[in-house]
Amino acid sequence: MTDTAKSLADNGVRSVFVAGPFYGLVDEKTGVMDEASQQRITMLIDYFEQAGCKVYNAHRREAWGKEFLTADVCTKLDFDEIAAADIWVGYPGPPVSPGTHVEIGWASATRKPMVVLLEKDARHSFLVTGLASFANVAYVEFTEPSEILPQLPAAIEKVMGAGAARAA
Ligand code: 5HM
Repeated sequence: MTDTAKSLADNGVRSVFVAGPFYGLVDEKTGVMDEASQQRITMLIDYFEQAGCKVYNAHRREAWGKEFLTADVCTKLDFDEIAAADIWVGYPGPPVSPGTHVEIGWASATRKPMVVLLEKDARHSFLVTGLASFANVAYVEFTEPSEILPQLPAAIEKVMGAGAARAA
């Protein structure tokens, strides 16, 4: 078992919902998200899947924009999958992602543990940076996406670990 797999298992993470900007990133010409934006999502999917977790993710499910579901179908699916996941991990943007902000609302209202990935020096909604006032959230700040994965174990431990259980 890898260190990541052990740490996730020890913290009770068997499944995760990976979220981030989608519709606003789909290029009209290609019909898909650009490579770098796909990579920011794929990096998270791989991190959790290689550790044996079930990953719920709309970008991959909808082929990065090529196979959009209808609004009714993806909305209900996302709501149910967030409920089923042990933890929500995502980028609210930039580009500011309306759907991701809706998901943060659902997740925080249902006490879902969350790791919110925030680009440094970007403007974020007060209702995102203020979540720690009532929700079970950890923030990971980054300039480059490569700075995210090294910070994930501590963030996950914060919302899933013994400390989070005591605070609940
Ligand atoms: O508003 P935006 O597309 O950026 O919202 C992205 C979030 O909404 C993603 O985390 C994804 O889970 C969900 N979503 C989806 O499931 C969004 C769209 C397009 O708006 C979609 N399926 N087709």
